Amino acid sequence: MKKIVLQLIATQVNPKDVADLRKLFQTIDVDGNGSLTLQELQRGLQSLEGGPDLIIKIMEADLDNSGELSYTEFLTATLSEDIYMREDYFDAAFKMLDKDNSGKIDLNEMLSIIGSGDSKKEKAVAQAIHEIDENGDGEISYQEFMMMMANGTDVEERLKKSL
Ligand SMILES: [Ca+2]
Ligand SMILES: [Ca+2]
Ligand SMILES: [Ca+2]
Repeated sequence: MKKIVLQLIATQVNPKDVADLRKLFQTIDVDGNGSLTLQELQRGLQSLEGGPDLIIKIMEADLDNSGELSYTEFLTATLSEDIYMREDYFDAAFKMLDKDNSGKIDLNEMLSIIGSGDSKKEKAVAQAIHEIDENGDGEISYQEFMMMMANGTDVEERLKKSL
């Protein structure tokens, strides 16, 4: 779920904010075909400190399981919380999901983004919403959305303190 939102943000992000990541992508993409294979990632990152962990994290972003990473998938994996927790991006992602402008995201709105028709996927999304939905109204409010995105980041600590 968080990954889906991150991918939404990755498609919207201002190129200026991710110039370093763009450069890194181009460095790793040795054959310049616009996508990264595991081999390219290993060659490019293995020697870096924390490289092997980063490679695993990046390969997890291969959302369509093609075995290669597009630039968007790469961004999804490497976007830092400084960027995706920025209010403008964060707001834009929420608004993209909240199609009817009700101020809440429901199951249908989620499915319209990730595509319905796959009952396994639908169940996974319903389950994810259930976990995020703290007040149990079946929808995700802005507050709940924020908690989900902040999960596992420093921002989460700050939010908890402010509640
Ligand atoms: Ca390549
Ligand atoms: Ca809505
Ligand atoms: Ca709710």
